[in-house]
Amino acid sequence: MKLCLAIVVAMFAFAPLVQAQPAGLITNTAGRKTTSLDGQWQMIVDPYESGYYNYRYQPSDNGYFKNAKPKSKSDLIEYDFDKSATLKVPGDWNTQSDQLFFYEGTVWYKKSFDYHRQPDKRVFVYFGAANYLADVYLNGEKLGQHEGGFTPFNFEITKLVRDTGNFLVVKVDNKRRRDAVPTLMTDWWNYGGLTREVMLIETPATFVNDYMVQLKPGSRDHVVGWVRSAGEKLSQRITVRIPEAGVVKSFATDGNGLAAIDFTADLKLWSPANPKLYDVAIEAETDLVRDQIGFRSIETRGTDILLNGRPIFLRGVCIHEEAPLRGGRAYSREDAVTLLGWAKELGANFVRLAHYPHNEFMIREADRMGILVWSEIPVYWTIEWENAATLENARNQLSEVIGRDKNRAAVVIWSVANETPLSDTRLSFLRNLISHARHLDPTRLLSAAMERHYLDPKTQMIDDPLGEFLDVLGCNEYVGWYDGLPEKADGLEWKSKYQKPLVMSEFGGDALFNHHGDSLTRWTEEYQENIYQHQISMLIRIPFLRGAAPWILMDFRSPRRPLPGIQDYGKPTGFISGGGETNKACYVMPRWYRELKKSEN
Ligand code: GCB
Repeated sequence: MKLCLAIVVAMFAFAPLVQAQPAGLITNTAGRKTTSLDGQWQMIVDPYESGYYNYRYQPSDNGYFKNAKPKSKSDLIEYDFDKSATLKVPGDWNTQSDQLFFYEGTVWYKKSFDYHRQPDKRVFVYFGAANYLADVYLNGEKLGQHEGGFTPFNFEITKLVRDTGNFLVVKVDNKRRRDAVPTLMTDWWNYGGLTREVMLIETPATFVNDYMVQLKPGSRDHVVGWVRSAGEKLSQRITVRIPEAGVVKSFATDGNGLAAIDFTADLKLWSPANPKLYDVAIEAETDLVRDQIGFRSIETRGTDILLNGRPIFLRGVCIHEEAPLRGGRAYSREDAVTLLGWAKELGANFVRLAHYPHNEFMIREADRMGILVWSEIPVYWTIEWENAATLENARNQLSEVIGRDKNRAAVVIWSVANETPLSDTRLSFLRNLISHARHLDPTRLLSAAMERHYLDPKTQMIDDPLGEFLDVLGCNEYVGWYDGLPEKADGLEWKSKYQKPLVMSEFGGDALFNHHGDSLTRWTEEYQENIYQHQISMLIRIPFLRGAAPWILMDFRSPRRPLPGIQDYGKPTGFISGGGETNKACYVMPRWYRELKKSEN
């Protein structure tokens, strides 16, 4: 059997047995019995981290994770979760308390719960995300630590969880660090906290803990991938069922719990016009997981992007994970439906989810609504390129987002960086990430949002050496906002060193909703509208342009932007304000997108 597996792997050069290794055994919550721990959690704000360090600044054995209570009237205990304030989970802390608005540091969370575990089941505690560094404890014991603010992680608690009186304590620290990913400087709010769902997940003793079921690159009916199980009974028969397509295929896992899967099927392909998802069941002898998976191919040919073999123009818009209508970090299905619904109203078939992995609802809803996704990790601006630990951290975040979203048809592009300054160390850092992503997922396209430069006052050039290693060139430009006035775009020509498709991954400028003036007055809706009009007349002249993602769908918070009355620590760059009002510019892109759509049919 091992030999057969090796042959399968070699035959399709799909590297199917390479898995991302997210923190914890659970890579997917689909089809599992889950118990939500969302709701109010007790919290202690701890700017000096005295719940973690003693007065000699050594980690203490009796930190807040012990959730101690005085045992007698003389006992000295200087904290009490149960008398402390609460925070809602999921949710950032900054928008839940005025005192925490600018807070960057440690907050301790505590949740008590009862849980009746079946004797033959395993239990995990799963965090959708915690920004940025999380130390997790159950019943006073440390489960582990997770770094990275936008990807999921989990810990097994089978042996520690008890029927009653469990206390889960999480120390969340969102202090920015020079060596972190992202680093000190970003143009978005550093929302801290347990920003996504927390849940308990129950599995059988041996369970299917990961799988990749995707069309083989270049094919429209050949499904390849792998299934992996974890537990004691690793050699098992695995059956993949797609009832609607009549697929029932069985495979055997090897002694490591791995099976390569490979079959042909007559499938209706997923596309924005028909976002067809199939019910897929993966049945092991000891487990059954169900998911909904769409099948589509994505590739490039010369300067074209091909979806299911046909050229497509990515009519897009950028989105931050900022909650519509209420502010703060977005986290819910409703947030996702609103944001993606607005993107659709703009005429988009594509969204760039900037600048970090967004919550899973965004990806799942994009799958359902037929919106292509560019997904990226927060390698933003000036990361410590020469630091091996920083690289490891970025690789891990990439592994975790690929681990979570590798079966989502909507995701077509992994982007490894945004506007990073040229240097040799940066190039080797990013090449490392690119080959890591290709290794984990050979089915999707790789990109990065790069910068461009002027060859002469009329010519924009894309020749970043990174371009050689990408499938799709991304480029951010702010002609008309940071670079001259809107009319400047009219006289510009674009050149590229590479015969590859270009997605203009950012362009635009700011306008406060209902702030009016003439088309050359900064911050007015008229100025912003003017930018987009001139941008479009420039963009349509770029022969290798295959996508556009204007910056940005909705206004967002940013600590770098203090201008009173206009910014107030926010970036009013959106087509739509945080309150849901539309700027004039909101109607410019749809006109172009309607034309593009007509020419597709
Ligand atoms: C950029 C960044 C984005 C900023 C934007 C701006 O190039 O990628 O994060 O918010 O410019 O508006 O300054």
